[in-house]
Amino acid sequence: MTLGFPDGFRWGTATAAYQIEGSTTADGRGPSIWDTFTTRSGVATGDPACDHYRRYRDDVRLLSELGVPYYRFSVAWSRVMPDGRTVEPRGLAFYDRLVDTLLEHGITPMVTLYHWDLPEALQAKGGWPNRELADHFADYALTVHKALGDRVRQWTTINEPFCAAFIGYGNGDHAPGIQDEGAALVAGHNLLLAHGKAAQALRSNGGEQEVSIVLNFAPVLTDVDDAVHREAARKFDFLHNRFFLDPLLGRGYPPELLADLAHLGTLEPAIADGDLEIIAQPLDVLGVNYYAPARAVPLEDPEADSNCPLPGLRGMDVQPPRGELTSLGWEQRPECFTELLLWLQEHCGGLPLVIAENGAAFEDEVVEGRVHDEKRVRYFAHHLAAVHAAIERGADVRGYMAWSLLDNFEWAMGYTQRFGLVHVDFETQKRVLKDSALFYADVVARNGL
Ligand code: IFM
Repeated sequence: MTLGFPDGFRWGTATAAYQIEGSTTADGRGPSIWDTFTTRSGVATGDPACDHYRRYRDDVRLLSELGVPYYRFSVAWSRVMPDGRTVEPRGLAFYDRLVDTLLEHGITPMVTLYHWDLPEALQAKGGWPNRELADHFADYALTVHKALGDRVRQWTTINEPFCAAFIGYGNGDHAPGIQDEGAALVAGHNLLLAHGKAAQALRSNGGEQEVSIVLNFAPVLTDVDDAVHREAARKFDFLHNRFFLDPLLGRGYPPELLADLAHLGTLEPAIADGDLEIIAQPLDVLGVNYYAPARAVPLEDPEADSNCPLPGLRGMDVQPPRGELTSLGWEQRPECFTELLLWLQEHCGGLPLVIAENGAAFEDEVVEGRVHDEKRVRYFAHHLAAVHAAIERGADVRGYMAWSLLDNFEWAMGYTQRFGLVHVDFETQKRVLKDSALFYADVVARNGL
């Protein structure tokens, strides 16, 4: 039986600049917070990653051989503006060449302007807790749009502000590695503000474009359906999912969430008059990243710190994942994907959705020139079936971007986690199509599963 997808469904793959480009000092690129963080913490750095800055033509050729018609990539702010404000034409020229090469191969480029690699010079000004960054981001967005807007139609402002704010400034596991929950909340607000200002800037430059933001969602599961468990789940859900979603939809921060976070004392004072209107720029589509659900449990001591990225979210804790896990230890629950999409369909009032990332890391091995990654094939098959089920039940899902085209630099985990459809030998930079790439190419060719 074939599960057919709607006509015109957008099939793609996704990557992000710092995870694949390498060449971190080439052509005037300035340092980003990830260069500083990885150098300081001694984990592997983003150089050479997949050496994509120099090998992009080969990678585009690979994409075209796979027949996947959309490609979502991110622009490195510190390449285009090494100090966060002054344009470096050689950096901009790289993305110009990349877009042209994609188009020459019949591949539609989808640009993400920010995938976590803040120019270090702007971190020196306080980073995302400094609201001035929202204006700098809008200037940067306009600069990139002026350079590529004649050829690129799909624009995403920010990828996963949850991670940029709460993991970067809350628990400090990501760059810039700061542990200050109050600052993390302000960073979250300023990232939303930056999105709103960038959306305005993109639209001010004319042309027909689709403007989106990409959020990572974690549906929340509990073991027991009683009031205290439901409240624990509500807390995590509001922090993880609705902190970002509701202001974008013009509903402001949910009052219960403001109450959950009031003891940290920073979020409400950071919301200036007019901010919520700026944040609520109309979205043409919402980018949805789904990997795994979270499990919530009530914390008996209401004053105790929880085990979530914002430990000061009191009254709940996060439980370990269960069942079949990926190599990153993430729980595989495709059915939660269907439920999430149906919930979004309703909560967002019919806003079109695009899956901007979905995929899994497993331990892969090259054997006689092949990578038989059955677990990833199964993961994609089940998750695509879950998307299909959501569409059948009324969700307006317009596309699916597999994460990721290439094995790459997985942030704090360095090169230990392979998410690619294409295996990369980081010593030789040899690329090998995994079985999952062939499987995905077949799905794309049939527009069905
Ligand atoms: O690799 C990341 C990506 O950069 C953002 N979303 C989640 C992926 C897997 O962890």
